[in-house]
Amino acid sequence: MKKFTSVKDIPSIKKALETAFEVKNNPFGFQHLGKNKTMVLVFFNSSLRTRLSTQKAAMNLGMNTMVMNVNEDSWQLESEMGVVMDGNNAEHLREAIPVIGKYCDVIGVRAFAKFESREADYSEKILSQFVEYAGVPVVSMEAATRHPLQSFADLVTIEEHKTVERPKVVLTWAPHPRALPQAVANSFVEWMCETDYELVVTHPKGYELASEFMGDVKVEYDQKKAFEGADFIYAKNWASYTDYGKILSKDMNWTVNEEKMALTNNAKFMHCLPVRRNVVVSDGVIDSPNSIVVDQAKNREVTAQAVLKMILENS
Ligand code: SN0
Repeated sequence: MKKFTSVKDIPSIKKALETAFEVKNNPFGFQHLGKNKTMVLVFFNSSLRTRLSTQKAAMNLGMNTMVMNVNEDSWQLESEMGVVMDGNNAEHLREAIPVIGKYCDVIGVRAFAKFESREADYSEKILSQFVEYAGVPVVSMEAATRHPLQSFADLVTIEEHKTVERPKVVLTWAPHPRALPQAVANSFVEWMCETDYELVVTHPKGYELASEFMGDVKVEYDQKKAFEGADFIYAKNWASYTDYGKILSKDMNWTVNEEKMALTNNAKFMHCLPVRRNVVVSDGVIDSPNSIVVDQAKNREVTAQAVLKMILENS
C-alpha cells in the first residue's frame, strides 16, 4: 500500500480486517517492520485520539515518531499555487512537503475542510499536494472530505460488537453549536458501502451528503423511523454540503436520547469523539452500557497500526 487516503487505497476490506485483528492480538509482534523507520505527523488542526493513537501505533511497530503542529511550531505554510508570497505565509507546501519527506518514511497529515470554498475542500487541496510531493507514503489523519482511519476503526468496532450477520447501521445527524466538516460522515458511508450491512442515513432536509458518497444509500428524514430495529446508532454532526458550510438547524429534537434508543434493537451507540454531551447525545445514552465510544477510540490505535503495517510491508 503506497498511501491511505480512502477505502479505495486498501487491498480489500477482508485483508484490512484480518490485519487489524492480527495487530490487535499481537501488537508488538511486528517491530522488525518499523526498525529505524520514522513517521512524521503533521497537524493543521487539533487532535487528541488521532495524535496519540497514530503515534502509539507507529511505536508498537518499532517506528520513531515526530509531531509537527503547523500553526504553532512551524512557519505558516502557503497552499495556493502562483501566489505572490508577501503576506504571513513564510513557506510554501511545495518545498515544505518534500523536505519533510526527506526526514521520514511515512507522513501522516491532518488538514480539515476550511469551508472557504466547497470546490477547494472537495478537491483536497492540501492532502493531494502531500500525496504528490512527499516522495514517501502519506496517511490521511482526516482531510477535507474523508477520515478513513476513523471509518476503519468504526468498521472493526461494528465487527466486534455485532450480534447478527448483517446489522442495521444508522448514521444520524445531530445538532452542534459549530459548523463541522462532512468528512467523518462521508467516510463512514463510503466504508459501510463496502460491507453488506444495512445502512440508513437520517438528517434534516438540507443536510444531504455529496452524491459521490451517498450513491443510492437510503435516506430517512424521520429520525425515529430510521431508529426502528437499528443495531448500531452512529451520531455525528456535519454542516450543510448544499448550502456549503452553513448551519441550517440546531434543532435539539435531533439529539440522541434514551427515548429514541428505546426504538432500536438494543442498539449500540457510536460516536467518533470529541462529542458535545447533551447536544449531540444525552448523558444517559453515552453513559449507558450500550455506549461503545471508548472501544471505538481504542480501535483507532489498532487500525492505524494495521494501515502502517500494510504500508511498511510494501516499502
Ligand atoms: C472534527 C470533525 O471533523 O467533526 C473531528 C472529528 C474526529 N470534530 C470537531 O472539530 C469537533 C469540534 C467541536 O467544537 O466540538
